[in-house]
Amino acid sequence: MTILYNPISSARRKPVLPMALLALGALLEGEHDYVIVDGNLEADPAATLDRLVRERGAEVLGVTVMGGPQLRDAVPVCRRLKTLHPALTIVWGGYFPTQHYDVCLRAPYVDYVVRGHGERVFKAVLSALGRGDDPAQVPGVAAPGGAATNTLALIPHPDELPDFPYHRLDVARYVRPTFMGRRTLPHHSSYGCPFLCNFCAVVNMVEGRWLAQSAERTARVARRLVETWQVDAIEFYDNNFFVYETRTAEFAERIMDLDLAWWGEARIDTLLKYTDRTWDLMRRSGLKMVFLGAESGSNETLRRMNKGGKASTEKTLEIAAKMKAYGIVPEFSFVMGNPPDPEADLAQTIAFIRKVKRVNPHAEIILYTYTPVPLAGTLYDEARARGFRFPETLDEWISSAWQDFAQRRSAHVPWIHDPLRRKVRNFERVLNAYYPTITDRTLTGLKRSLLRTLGAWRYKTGFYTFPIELRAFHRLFHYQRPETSGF
Ligand code: B12
Repeated sequence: MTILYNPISSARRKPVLPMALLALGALLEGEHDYVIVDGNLEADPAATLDRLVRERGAEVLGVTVMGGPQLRDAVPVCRRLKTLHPALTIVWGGYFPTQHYDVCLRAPYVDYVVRGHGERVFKAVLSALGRGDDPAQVPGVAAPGGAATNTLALIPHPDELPDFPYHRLDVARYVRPTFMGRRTLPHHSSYGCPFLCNFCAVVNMVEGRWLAQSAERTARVARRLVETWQVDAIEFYDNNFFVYETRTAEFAERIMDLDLAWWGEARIDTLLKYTDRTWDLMRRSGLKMVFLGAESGSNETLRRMNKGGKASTEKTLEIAAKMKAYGIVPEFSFVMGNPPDPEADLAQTIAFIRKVKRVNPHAEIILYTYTPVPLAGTLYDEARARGFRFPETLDEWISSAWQDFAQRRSAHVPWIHDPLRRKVRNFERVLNAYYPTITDRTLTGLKRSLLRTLGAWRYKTGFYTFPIELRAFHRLFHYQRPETSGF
């Protein structure tokens, strides 16, 4: 038997449907005996896994791992399981092992790493193990000692994969309230992204490819989520949902009768090419908000990020205005404090964000600082030249400093010193006070106007230093931005 394990991602928030494991399981249905264990729903996940090995004879443990909290859980759980059951084969997959496979394989409790979109590869690993062959020979698998083929898994076409085996989980436990609706579930309708932005982890997963489910199938899944779990909102976690306009338009038409709210991620330049008809369809079908990587207030920085020749600050302003007209909220993310002159970069992007807010006050702003991903020939090389190094062991990765790094609150990026980080945080606090987010459902009308009044003088005068009164408000009301503490 095989166990698919989703490590604990947060003790505080309601768990998110582990779609990676549903994707792996979909290919095992009817051919391999398997069970999905979600650490977020277990009192003692390691004890549950141990019991499954002892009582049901599980031979393989597949673990999905993201940097941050999931890694912090995966390390001790796998270490304990391997100590108790040395014959158990432990396979890691997901964003963290795909990028940092070498560090993972140095740990004695990780036998193999599957790199990239791994459902077919994982099935091939199980078959190889069943036959007594060496899974290290399967393309997409990395194994210790250099015996690895160590290529990326070939991305399977999502339309050729079976539907998620939802019956393997108690899906109702994953239905969450969000700003869009009372009952929200996610779906992932495409793999990859056709762009090669050099700060983005997705490039390491798919190397610039994008493959999607048809509009018809995506709409069928949406209908199933509505009919089976009565959802009123869907979050599309696709890296880039909107690549192909025809698909988006057809999807919007097909879900028109469902009375759904929906959310997805897009490129600004792609959306600017959409026709008015498609915009109208998207609005009428319930599209509420789109996450867009604006990244910077500097065209030079956008160029250095390899954002693609068509990205520009002018386009960010253009889409902000367009989305205001359609009543769809743009959620712009920015990467602050980039080299070579982080101070000037920060000042420029802050000034730009103020401009965006003038064009569209409803625009949501999400601030990150650059967190390197291991992509040769890019910003990562510059980071290395400035002394940046990734940890060499998993124990170091789960230290609190590197946990912060994985969650983009880094103390490890040489060019971002404390005063700069503080400046970003202070600006963010004032901005979020003067323009309270609509995505926090706990922020009632009264709190919202109080916050806005408190932040007004600072925002208007541009004085962001020591916002102690806003910090106090934050402590008092536990105000947080759900999407930044999410992904
Ligand atoms: C849903 C999600 C979450 C959920 C977690 C869901 C869960 N498993 O419980 C939540 C909200 C908790 C979350 C949190 C975070 N996330 Co997150 N998350 C996502 C998101 C949007 C979708 C993931 C998903 O379901 N994909 C669909 C499935 C089908 O694809 P997949 O997960 O990639 O799985 C495939 C392969 O990776 C592989 N695979 C995966 N696991 C396994 C296991 C085995 C054994 C094998 C063989 C293969 C395999 O095969 C799968 C099928 O093809 C991705 C972006 C994206 N679009 O993928 C970001 C993403 C993975 N998250 C990211 C980040 C940074 C975070 C946070 C660290 C952010 C933060 N500010 O704190 C946190 C912390 C993680 C944690 N708490 O542990 C980054 C990772 C960047 C990086 N450098 O690695 C991503 C890529 C977003 C981004 N574009 O930056 N996240």
